[in-house]
Amino acid sequence: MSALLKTHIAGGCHRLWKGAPRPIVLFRSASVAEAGSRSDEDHVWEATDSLTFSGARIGSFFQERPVLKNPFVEDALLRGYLRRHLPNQEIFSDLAAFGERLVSEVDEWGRECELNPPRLVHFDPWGRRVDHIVTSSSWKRMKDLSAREGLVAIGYERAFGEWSRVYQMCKLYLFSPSSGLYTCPLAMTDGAAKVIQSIGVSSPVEEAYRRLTSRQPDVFWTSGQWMTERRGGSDVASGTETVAVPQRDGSYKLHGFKWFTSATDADMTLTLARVQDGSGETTPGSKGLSLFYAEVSRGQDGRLRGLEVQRLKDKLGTRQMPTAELLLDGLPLSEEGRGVASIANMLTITRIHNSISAAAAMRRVLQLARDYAARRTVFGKHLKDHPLHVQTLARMEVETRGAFLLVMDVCRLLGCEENGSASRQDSHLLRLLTPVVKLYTGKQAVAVVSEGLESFGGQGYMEDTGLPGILRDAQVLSIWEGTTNVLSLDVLRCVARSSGMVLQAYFSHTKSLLAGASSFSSLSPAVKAVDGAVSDLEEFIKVASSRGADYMEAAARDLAYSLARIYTAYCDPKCSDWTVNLFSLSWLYILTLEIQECDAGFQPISAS
Ligand code: UCC
Repeated sequence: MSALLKTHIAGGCHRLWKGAPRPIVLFRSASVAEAGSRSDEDHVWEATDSLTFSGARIGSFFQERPVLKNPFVEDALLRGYLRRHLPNQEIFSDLAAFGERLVSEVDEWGRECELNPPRLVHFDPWGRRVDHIVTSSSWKRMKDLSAREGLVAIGYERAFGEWSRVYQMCKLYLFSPSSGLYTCPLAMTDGAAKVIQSIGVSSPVEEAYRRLTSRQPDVFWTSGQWMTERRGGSDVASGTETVAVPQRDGSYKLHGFKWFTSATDADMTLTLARVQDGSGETTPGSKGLSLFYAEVSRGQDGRLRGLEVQRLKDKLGTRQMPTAELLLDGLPLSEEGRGVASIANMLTITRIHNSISAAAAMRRVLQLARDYAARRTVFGKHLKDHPLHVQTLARMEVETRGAFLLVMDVCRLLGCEENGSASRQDSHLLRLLTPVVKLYTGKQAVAVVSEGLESFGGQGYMEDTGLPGILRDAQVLSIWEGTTNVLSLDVLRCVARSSGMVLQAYFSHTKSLLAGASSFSSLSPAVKAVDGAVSDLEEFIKVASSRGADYMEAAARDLAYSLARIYTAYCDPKCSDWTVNLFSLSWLYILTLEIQECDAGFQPISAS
C-alpha cells in the first residue's frame, strides 16, 4: 500500500494538494481487483471525488471554446454605419442571411482550406508533365459561393449607385475571415475587372469582363496578377525581365519568369512585359512596360499552354491559397494597356481589399476574444469581469473601429468616383488614402490579432484552435501589394504628382469634420486633441518639405502614419487618459451623427 501511495504521489497528486491538508483516500477499482493476477504497481487506482485525475485521468473540466456568431448581427459598428449611410432593407437582409451562412457552413470550409492546402502534381502517372494544382473541394466551393453572392459583381452592377462599393466591401468584410483566403483571388478578380473597365471593355477582353463580374458559378472566372519577378516585387520598373514577342497575327508570346503568382489556379491573368522590337531589343524602365491579358488554358496533351508551374511557394501563412513560381514559355497574349499606369488601377482595388481583410481579421479575433471572455473563469471570475482584460479588449476595439471606419471611407470615395459623383477633393482623397489605409491597417492587423491570440492564453497559441492561422495570415497584409515603406513612398509620389493637392484635400476635409464636431461640448476635449494633431502635422510638412528629398523620404512612414492616425485612431498615443483615444476623427464624425440622431429621437448604436 505504501508503495502504491508513493506511485500516486510521484504521478503528481502532491502537486494538486500542495498546501491543502486534505486526506487522500484511495480504493482499488473493481475491474483491476477482478484481474487479481497483476502486481500492485500495475493496478489502476481510482480516486475519491477529492482526487479527480487519478481515475478519470484527464479530469472533468473542459474549457468552453469561443463561439462564432453571425458576424453581421454581432457587429454593432457595421450595422450602425450602414443604417446611417445605406439604410436599405434588401442589403440588411442579404448581409444578415450571408452572416448566418458563414457561421453555419462556410467557416468550416475555410478551415478545410487551411487543413487541406493546395499541392502541385507535376507529372501524371505515365510521366507526362501536367502541372496540376490540386485544391480542396472547399476551395472550389468558395468560387461558386463568391459568384452566387455577387462578391465581385455587386461592385459592377452598381445597383446602389455610389454606395455599391460600400455594400460589396461590407460583404467581403464579413466573408474574409471565413473564406480560407479566397478573398485573395477575389481581390485580383475585382482588380482585373477594374483595369478592363478603365481601359475600355472591348474585344478580346469583353468576354473576360463578363465572366469576372458574373453571378453564375459556371460562367464566373477569377483572375491572377503576375507582376513580381525574381529581381523583386517593389521596383517593378527595373525588375521586369519578361519579354513579349510579337506574332504575325498581332498577338504576342510571352517569355519570362514570375516569382510570386498568387491564386495560380485562376482562369486568366494580367501581367507585365517588355515588347521586343524587330531587332529583339526592349525599352528599359517603366516606359518599356506593357500590360498583357492572357487566358490560362490547356492543350490537347493536357499541358498548360505556354506555361510551366515550377513549384508552389512554402509560405508562413496564406497556405490555403496556391502561390507559385511560373515559367512563361510562349504564353499567348494580347496587349491591353500602358504598363504600370494601367495596372495601378488594379493596385488600387487590391490594396483596398487588403485593408478590408485587415479590418476583418481584427474584428474576427476580437469577436472571438469577447465571447471567450464571457466563458473563461480565472482568479474566481469571468475574464470579462477583470478590468485589465476589459481594457485590453477595449483598446483592440478602438483599433478595429478605426480601421473599419477608415477603410469604409475609402470604399465610399471609390464608389463616388466610379459613380461619377466624386468631387475633385474626393478624388484627391481617394488617391492619398489608398496607400495610407493599406499600410496602416496591414500593420494594425498584425498587432491586434497578436494581442487577440494572447487574450486566449496558451490556447491562442495552439494550432488546432484555428487561432494561430489568423496571425500567420495577417502577416501577409503588410507585405502583399506593397510593403509599408513602398506605400509610404507612394504617399510622397502622389503628393508630388498632384503638387500637394492631395494634402490640401486631406486638410480641408479633416477641418470640415472637426468643425461639425465642435458644436458639441461633450466632444470638445477630443476635438481639441485632434485639432492640435492636425496643426502639428501641417507644421511638420512645411518644415520637412523645406529640408530636401532625403529628409522627406526618411519621414515618409511617419507622415503616412500621422495621416492615418488623425483620420482614424490615436490622436495622441501617449495620452494618459486612454478613453480620449476613442475620439478619432472618424469616430468624432460618428459621434456627431449619433448626437444629432439622438436629438432627432433615434437610438444611438449600442456597443453590444
Ligand atoms: O511581391 C508580392 C508578393 C508578396 C508575397 C506573396 C505571397 C502571398 C500573397 C497572399 C495574398 C493574400 S506582391 C507585389 C508587391 N508589389 C507591389 O505592390 C508594387 C509595389 N511598387 C509600387 O507600388 C510602385 O510604386 C510602382 C510599381 C507602382 C511604381 O512604379 P514606377 O514605374 O516607378 O512608377 P511611376 O513612374 O512613378 O508611375 C508610373 C505611372 C504614373 O502614371 P503616368 O505615367 O500617367 O504619370 C503614375 O502616376 O503609374 C502611375 N501610378 C499610380 N497611379 C503609380 N502608382 C500609382 C498608384 N498607386 N495609383 C495610381
